[in-house]
Amino acid sequence: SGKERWPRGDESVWNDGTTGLTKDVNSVTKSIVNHVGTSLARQAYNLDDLGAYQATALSARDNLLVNWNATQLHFTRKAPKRAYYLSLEFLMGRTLDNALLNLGLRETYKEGVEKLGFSIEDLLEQERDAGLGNGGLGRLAACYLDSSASQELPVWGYGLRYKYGIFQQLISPEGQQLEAPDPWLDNQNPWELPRLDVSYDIRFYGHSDRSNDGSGRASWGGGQEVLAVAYDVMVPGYETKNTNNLRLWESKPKRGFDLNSFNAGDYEKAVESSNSAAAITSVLYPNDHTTFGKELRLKQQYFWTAASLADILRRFKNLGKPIQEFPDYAAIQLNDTHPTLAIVELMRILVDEEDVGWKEAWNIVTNTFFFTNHTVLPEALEKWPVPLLQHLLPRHMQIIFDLVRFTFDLAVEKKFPGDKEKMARMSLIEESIPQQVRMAHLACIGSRKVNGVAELHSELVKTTIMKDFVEFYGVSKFGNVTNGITPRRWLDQCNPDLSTLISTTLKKPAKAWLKDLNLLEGLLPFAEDPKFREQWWHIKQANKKKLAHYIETTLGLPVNMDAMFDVQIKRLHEYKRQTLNILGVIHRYMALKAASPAERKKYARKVVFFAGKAAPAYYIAKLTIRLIVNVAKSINGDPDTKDYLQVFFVPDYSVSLAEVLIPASDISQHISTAGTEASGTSNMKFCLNGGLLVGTVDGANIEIAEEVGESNVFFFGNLTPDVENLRYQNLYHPIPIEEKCPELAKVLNAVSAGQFGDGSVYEPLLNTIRQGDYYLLTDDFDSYIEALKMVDEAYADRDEWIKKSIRTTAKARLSLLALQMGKFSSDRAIQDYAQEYWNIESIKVK
Ligand code: B1N
Repeated sequence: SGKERWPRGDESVWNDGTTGLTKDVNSVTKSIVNHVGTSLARQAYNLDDLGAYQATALSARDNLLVNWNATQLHFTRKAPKRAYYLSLEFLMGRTLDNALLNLGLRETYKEGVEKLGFSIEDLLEQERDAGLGNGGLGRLAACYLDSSASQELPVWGYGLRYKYGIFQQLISPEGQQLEAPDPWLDNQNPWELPRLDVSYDIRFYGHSDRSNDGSGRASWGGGQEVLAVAYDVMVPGYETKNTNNLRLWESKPKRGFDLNSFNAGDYEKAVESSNSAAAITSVLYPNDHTTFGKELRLKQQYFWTAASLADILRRFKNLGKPIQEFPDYAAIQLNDTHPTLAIVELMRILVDEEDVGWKEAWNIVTNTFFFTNHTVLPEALEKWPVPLLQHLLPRHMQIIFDLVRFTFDLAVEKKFPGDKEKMARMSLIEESIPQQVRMAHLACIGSRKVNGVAELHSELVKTTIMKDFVEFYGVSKFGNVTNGITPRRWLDQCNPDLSTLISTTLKKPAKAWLKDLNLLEGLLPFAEDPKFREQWWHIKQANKKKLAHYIETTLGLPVNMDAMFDVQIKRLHEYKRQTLNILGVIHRYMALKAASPAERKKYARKVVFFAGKAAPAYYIAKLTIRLIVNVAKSINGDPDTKDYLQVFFVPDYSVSLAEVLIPASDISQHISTAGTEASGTSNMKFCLNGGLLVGTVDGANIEIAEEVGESNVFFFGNLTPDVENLRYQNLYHPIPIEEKCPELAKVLNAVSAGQFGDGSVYEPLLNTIRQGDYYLLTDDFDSYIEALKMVDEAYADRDEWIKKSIRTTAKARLSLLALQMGKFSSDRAIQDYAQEYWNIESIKVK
């Protein structure tokens, strides 16, 4: 800090060469035309929408770069404590619209693009989603980056630059999900900056030799070395110059290819190892909530954590401070257990390379890391076989065993002497064949704090998977940070008309509510204003039309515009119970079929939308998709009911598709078995856009209802404390479905009997309900149907419904905390992390 000498050349010439922001239409068109001619080597006569998008993106990128450079310089000079968000997934979606909005240049670019003969909407559609994530966990990381930058917090993201993101979903004529690769980088990506100058060597395999000086140190050598190369993605804050960074690593062979084999004429062998290096970051694993134990996934995890830590340490070392002060300058947030090896890697560096004693090293480590758990489902808890770790990362496996012996087990034995069962339960090692390392235990003991992602979930973390650890450490190590969403993307950007209505109604300084969602409360009185309600309704109708148009162009079917739009969009998973939804749809269809034309009029007209991907190897989830598609086919083709009920499975769910579906929803479904959905985040997005919810008493649904009022959330189903007992009953003392839930039995029989295509296809799916019913469909079906009936009744009173919708948006904000932002804004969540966990402060870039 302080006055530094100008590094080289003539400072005034340098400053003169720095381009400023393109602030007016004239400079925007100039910069776009310039990029068309130079960066793209094209001209007006051969420029299509894609080319125009690329030139526009490059022009916007120039603006981001001005701010990004200023931010990096400012942060380097100020040297504040920084937080690092390590996530294997960043589900960013599209960037251009967001960048323009955050820069405050949306209107200027719109005009400029029009002058050049294009429409900004068309250009925005040209961009491919950055689909570097599976679902909620990855999108949460993206929202947190937006909020961190918007609040001028020094937070960097670290992830992997997958060549292929989440697979593209196709639906076969039979209704089966097919997967195709997602070559999102095939068009050049204007949003990343390759930093070939920033790279690290990452070692795999080899051997670890312990020193015999009793220090516990070792040296690790041999094996394979791979190069990690940085790609930087600029993350602009909203209405601030602050522009943070997301650094994604790409793997490359360290030395082109093996020259010896090449010279010997064995070309295949020569490129083999270079291929295996490139494979590490080639594809995102498309599974959520399952662990596979695949070597390549473990390689991804180590490659990414090792490169990120090396980068963080290098930045710290530039400060010239003693290593003991590392935790004063860096907080590292572990997004789930995927980056847990960072804990072991930091131990390795401190002990083996920095000459720090074991105890002191552990002290540094446990003051640096923070761990967020995102699920309590047992099948999702990561475990890695000891032999695999030993082979791939021999030194790390030694360190884990040393942690067991010299650090953790000793302390547990001291605290709970002789309690062998507790020791076994808490151990980092599961005594299975082969032994396995429990990553959640390792993440817990290596972190300063552990948190869940909604109140109920954080309680479950404390009382189930972390119970023994709560007893051991005390409860203050365990906290809650309820998830949040960025209102910039999830209202301003995806629902511009509603955003404008809100801004003109609140009459606060333009769009102030986008930084403080509490201001939305100012909408409440307008629920009583018939004119305002009419405007509100019209905007919803327009959004529904947009979705209907999308359905018509992609699926070729007209959508009933007088109907209530009912939406369930999320990963396909048994615990999320899309099956419950489609069985409910069949129940409704059967009732409509049986009713006379006069009786039918009692039902609300309804269009049910589904979207979501199933993990490629998740057989039951894929069968659910098949059932939905075939039920849709039958129902949509029935002239008796078509005015009352339509069903659509919208293929290839993505962030961009969510931006169309969410603003169009009247009601959405969040119907997981109680205690299984850690939080959910789309529930918040729907509310912010004036959609009501049908849901179980689970995850963030509970806190949402506390804010928006129970009358705006249609709750149903059994509660978390009863789930275990009901499961036990279903497994060991089952009551025949005909007796327990006759309405559901009728539906299952109709499916079996082949009403929706060959019934035998669905037997394995139906059997999950008939036998064991782990997710409690037979227990919740009746109250689910009852809740849907209440929705129908509420929807029949249009004025009341619009009032509910307005109130839901207005209250999607209230904070129990004394913070100046809405509870479900990721701004609030990030403030929680910054204050209660990371201990970092905002710094504004001038
Ligand atoms: O994380 C979201 C929550 O809102 C959702 O409720 C929760 O289901 C989701 C392994 C996961 N939990 N666990 C995962 C993803 C990928 C993977 O490889 C697990 N995703 C969630 C944000 O907190």
